[in-house]
Amino acid sequence: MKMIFAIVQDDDAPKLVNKLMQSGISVTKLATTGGFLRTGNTTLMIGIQDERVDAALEIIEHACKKRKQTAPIPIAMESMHGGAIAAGMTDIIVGGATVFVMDVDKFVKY
Ligand code: 2BA
Repeated sequence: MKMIFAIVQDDDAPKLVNKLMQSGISVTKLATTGGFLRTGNTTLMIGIQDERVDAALEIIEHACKKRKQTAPIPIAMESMHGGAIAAGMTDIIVGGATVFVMDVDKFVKY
């Protein structure tokens, strides 16, 4: 058994969860925050049999789109109030999905 952690954009999450559920793949949705942009994203926890991992990854790949976002460029300096100062704005490409696949030692439901 494996555990898939998929970090996706909030806009892609509802469609992705629907597709996974329609395929009989159980999923838990967590509201998370990216460390770089400090904006919301969604992390899905998917416990899955080894032989179904590729099918799940295919669904994730098709449901998640790359998007351009504008983010502040931080400079290595603190303001008088202790906050970071932005040197300007820059475009970055976010997503489609950042995925980790891990072995599960044990899976029980009580
Ligand atoms: P954030 O940390 O908010 O990052 C959003 C996007 O900002 C990233 O998209 C990337 O394009 C850019 N970015 C991140 N760190 C950067 C840096 N040090 N310099 C320049 N640009 C940077 P993605 O790579 O698609 O990541 C989307 C979200 O996935 C991330 O949101 C974070 O929540 C998660 N993530 C990505 N890599 C991860 C990792 N190795 N471990 C844990 N979470 C990760």
